[in-house]
Amino acid sequence: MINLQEFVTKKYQKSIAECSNEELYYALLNLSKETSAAKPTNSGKKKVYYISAEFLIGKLLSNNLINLGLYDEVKTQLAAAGKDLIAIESIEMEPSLGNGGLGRLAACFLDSIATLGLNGDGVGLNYHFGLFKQVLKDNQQSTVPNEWITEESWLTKSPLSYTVPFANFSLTSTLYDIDVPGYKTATKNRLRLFDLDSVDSSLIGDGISFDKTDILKNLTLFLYPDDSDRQGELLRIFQQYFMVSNAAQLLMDEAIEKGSNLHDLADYAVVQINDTHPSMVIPELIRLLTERGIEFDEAVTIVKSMTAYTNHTILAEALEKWPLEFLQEVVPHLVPIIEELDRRVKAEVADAATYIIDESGRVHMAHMDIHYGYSVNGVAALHTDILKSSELKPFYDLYPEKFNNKTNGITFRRWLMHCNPSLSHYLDELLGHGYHHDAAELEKLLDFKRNLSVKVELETIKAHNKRKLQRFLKEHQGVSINSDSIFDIQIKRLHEYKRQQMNALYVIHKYLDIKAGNIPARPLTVFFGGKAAPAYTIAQDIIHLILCLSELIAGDPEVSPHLQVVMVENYNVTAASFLIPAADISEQISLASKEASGTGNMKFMLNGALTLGTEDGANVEIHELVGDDNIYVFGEDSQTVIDLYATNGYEARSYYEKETIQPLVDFIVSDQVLALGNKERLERLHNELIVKDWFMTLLDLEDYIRVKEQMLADYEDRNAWLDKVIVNIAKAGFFSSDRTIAQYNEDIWKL
Ligand code: 26V
Repeated sequence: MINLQEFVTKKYQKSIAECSNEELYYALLNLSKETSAAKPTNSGKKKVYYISAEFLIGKLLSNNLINLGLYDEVKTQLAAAGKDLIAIESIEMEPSLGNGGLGRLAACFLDSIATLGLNGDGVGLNYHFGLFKQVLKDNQQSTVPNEWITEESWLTKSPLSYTVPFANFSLTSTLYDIDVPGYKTATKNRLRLFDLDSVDSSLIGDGISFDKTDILKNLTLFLYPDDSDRQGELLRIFQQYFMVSNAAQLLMDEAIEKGSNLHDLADYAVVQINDTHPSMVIPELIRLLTERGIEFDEAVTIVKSMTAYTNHTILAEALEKWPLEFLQEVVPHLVPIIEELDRRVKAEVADAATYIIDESGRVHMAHMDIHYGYSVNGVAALHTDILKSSELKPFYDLYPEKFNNKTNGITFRRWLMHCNPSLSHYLDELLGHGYHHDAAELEKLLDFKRNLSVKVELETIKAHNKRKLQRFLKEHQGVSINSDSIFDIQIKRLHEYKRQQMNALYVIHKYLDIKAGNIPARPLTVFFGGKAAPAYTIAQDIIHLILCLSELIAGDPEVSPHLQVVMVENYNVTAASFLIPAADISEQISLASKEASGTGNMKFMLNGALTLGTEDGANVEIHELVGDDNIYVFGEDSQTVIDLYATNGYEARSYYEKETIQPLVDFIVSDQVLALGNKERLERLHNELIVKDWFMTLLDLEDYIRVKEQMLADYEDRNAWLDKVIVNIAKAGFFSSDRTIAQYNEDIWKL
């Protein structure tokens, strides 16, 4: 039992009721930090270092209180004093230390590693502003810095510090730790974020622009600063090397402290390389080992047995290939090592497609990871299959034993217990608490499939969550929504392969249909949320189209009672926790083969939304688990798409010319839309869809509209719909990140 009043009195010498929400936030921050500081860190001979450029941890207060077992007591004691924990946690700034799925996955993994009591820390960078904050203005996205570090925060300064050598200077790091308590465990782990004291925010000019050459002042200012120019790319190399050199020094020190003689380093440490951003850890470990007296050959052998690589995308443009001359400029001391690693590959392997350094002098980071690590994993069954059979086939032919699948997962602590307390408490009542530790127990919900009172309650919970979202949007964006409408939600980074533009074309279809007099049985609200990379023009154009459609529809009294489009500003973990529990329809409509896994799809399913999706990423596994009757699948499959790319067989124009499609596409440049928007943006997007459409929007458009209309019709049979909802919640247990992490440990880390 904690006594919150006692704690608050010590800090402020007043009662809980007399404190402001801000004072209470800081009191609870301190309480959580002290409680987890008192726990010992997990120990053991071997430890996993999950190195990642991104950890999209979200706000931590509620999550930490839940994991520390304090949430219910704190909430009750606050309520007794007339205070609301939800209002208090809204004070917290959300750190935006990630772009999207890859970063959020890393955060879920830390939660599960700690919950399973495994010895493992996250290692990354402490970006002062993280990713930009998105502001929607004049129907466009603009970007401003997201300042998240307050004077008191979850960060705790550690005395550890390392020297990191660059070409003409060395930098000395500062380390900040964030405790990661497991769910009701006696122990904890840490997220270790390296930083540089000299970083200076006065470097920031307009929006998120800054001098990219002043490394001393900018190194940890932003996550993924614009790399569309040479200086931006060099800065990313500076960031990546700073991250991995610190990580390598840290893990060697920790191993030595536990008795390692470095020859046996692999018995003490395993490194999970999260995408290619930390790949330089391989040559860096070799460099540090040889510096400490180990022969080069042995260093290579050691590193080969302690590094494992996760691939998160098959998009060629997202696989990092650094020009050797850039590495020469930033980290010249790694270049001879990388060249030697490449020479060894070239001496043994015939297939030039697997070389580390290609003929134009670019260093393929993933190739280095695969040759010089012991494990390569994809993040969903289909994704791993595609890696083996096409994208990484030459490597699979060389090292079949290295390849393995680890289907992604999500932590149920955040994505059920925290974001949807009404559902989680109801499940506790129905099923007991077993599923908190063994998510597979959610299947017990299937016993209630024909139970009317369960359905009524699920319906009530969904309605409650819709009103919560309604309040959130009113407060944060001044937008009013109809909580009696169907909530159709697509939230994820803006990217053509994710096909937000296809959803926008559906909105146009629906608008024109209503104008033609076909009034839907029930109003529909279509939500979008997502940031676009500042240099990604077409993604900005898609946001622009969505915002123009939103304005057009809101201003049309014939249509607005039946249809609304909402673009949620600055979509982040906090917004997700309001949107996901309120959803009826989960939009997972990527072009088949392109979405490695997706994890939003899992969060929606767990919260009782039905998936409208292609056979892509983890949608395939959701489909297998719930069966044909409980998911809405449309579109061409991945093999068809892969063949279309291989044969150059897709021609957008031939689809555009269909009489069902042309009016929808042309509406983008209609007088009504042009009157609200920017001609250049709308014309560019219109043209792109007709002459290029690299991610094949028009290929699946008709089928998408057909299946979505079917779904809306089916929604009206509440009884049958709720049967599907029950199956989806019941089958979501497989997607617990506890399962994923148990598999990483069993097959890769072996802690
Ligand atoms: C990166 C970039 C960077 C440059 C331009 C375009 C582009 C496009 C995609 C990416 C993706 C980076 C890797 C990533 O975030 N992958 C995501 O990882 C999630 C966790 O495994 C997975 O669920 C998502 O499907 C996958 O897209």
